[in-house]
Amino acid sequence: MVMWDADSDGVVSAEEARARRAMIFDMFDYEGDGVLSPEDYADIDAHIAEDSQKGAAMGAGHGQMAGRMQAGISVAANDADGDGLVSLAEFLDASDAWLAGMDVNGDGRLTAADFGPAGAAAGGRRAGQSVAPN
Ligand SMILES: [Ca+2]
Ligand SMILES: [Ca+2]
Ligand SMILES: [Ca+2]
Repeated sequence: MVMWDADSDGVVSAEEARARRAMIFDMFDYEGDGVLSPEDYADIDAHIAEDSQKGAAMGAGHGQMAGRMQAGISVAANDADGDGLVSLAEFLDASDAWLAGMDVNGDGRLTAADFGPAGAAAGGRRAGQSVAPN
């Protein structure tokens, strides 16, 4: 949660989601050629498998979240023109749909509540505040 909520107002805005996804794209685009290739995705899958193992140790909620995140960065979710490669533009265009998909409780905002108990705990900096008034 914290890493997505850049301004720490308790809500991941569309802009923040885009900015964060741009960083993720950058991180996984090893060759820096501006597209995520099947090879890049093989590395992403390995990275996420490792991450979700760690997540499983932190609790089931985190694992579920990792699954949703993974779905959000998959080729299927992002390759708008179906050429098997995901460009930065395609990746960012899919951001809003991804954000909507992550909004589990459907209140139109991505907050700690959508990240599940494990996510809320990870956002410990704001734990004392009510980030989910609904
Ligand atoms: Ca925010
Ligand atoms: Ca494409
Ligand atoms: Ca929500």
